[in-house]
Amino acid sequence: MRISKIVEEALKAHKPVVALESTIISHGMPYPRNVETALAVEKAVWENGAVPATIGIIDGEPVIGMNEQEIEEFGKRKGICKVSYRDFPIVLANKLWGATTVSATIILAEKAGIEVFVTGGIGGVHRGAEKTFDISRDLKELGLHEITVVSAGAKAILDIPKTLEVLETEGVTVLSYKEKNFASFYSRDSGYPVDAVFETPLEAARIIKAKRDFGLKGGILISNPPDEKYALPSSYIEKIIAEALKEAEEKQIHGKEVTPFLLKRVAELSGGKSLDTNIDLVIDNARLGAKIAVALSEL
Ligand code: PSU
Ligand code: MN
Repeated sequence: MRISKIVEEALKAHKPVVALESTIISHGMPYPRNVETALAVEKAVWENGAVPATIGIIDGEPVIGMNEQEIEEFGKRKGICKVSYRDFPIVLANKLWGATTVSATIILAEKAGIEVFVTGGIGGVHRGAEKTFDISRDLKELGLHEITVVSAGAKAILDIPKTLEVLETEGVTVLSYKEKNFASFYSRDSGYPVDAVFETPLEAARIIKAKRDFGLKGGILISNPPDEKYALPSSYIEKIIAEALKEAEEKQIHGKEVTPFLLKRVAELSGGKSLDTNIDLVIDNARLGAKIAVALSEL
């Protein structure tokens, strides 16, 4: 693993560090907005008192803390693998480029000693999973590692109640910032409640610390509802998701292609609105994640 100097020094000095993933760059957004977003997210982390560490795999080497040039490369290079847990050995052995999903980024963040990780929306149980068995590895890794993931809930393209059920099975504590219900990525309210609501980063940090102090394994998922200015009404986005899901079925899109396909089609069908929301919510998650990392390091 290569850890950048800035990140390594911050970790040694017990300063707050925030991990960031790279699938959102390579497979979640079009170039150049993906790169602009990744850099804006890093800036938001810095401005809120923490050190950003964008994570990915370059020529088979996991990198913790990419530089600007590397982020640019992740944004435009063709053929970068989307790396979930199972893909690690292939990418490492064959010295490939790998964009790490939430599941893979959790592994690398933990190895580096980073406790807070920011993304857009986690993967989860897909609609129709009772037939396809499509359940993101993100949920399992969240249950296995001592990490806090700040997100805007789970992606709206998923089955939210089933996702919350699996999170419970995996022992993931689900918290929400200020709203009583879990967010559904583009919308503020999925209609399903979380385990607890917190009003300040310090309150969240206290719950994280209690889990660690008591020796409880597993992660904490934080739902940060998208800003009212950018959130999309679920009645509006739901119609678009239904259309995108229908197309995915007709085109027989399966496995790891499903999520990138749906994100892209929803962005096209909404005339770019969903992409604007996605960008805004990741940056906002970065602000909150940095504040939680700061509060945690002070505790
Ligand atoms: N958040 C976003 N855009 C994304 C993702 C998260 O705003 O593209 C990525 C994450 O890397 C997450 C992945 O792990 O989507 C889920 O993929 P899948 O459903 O195939 O597990
Ligand atoms: Mn899947």
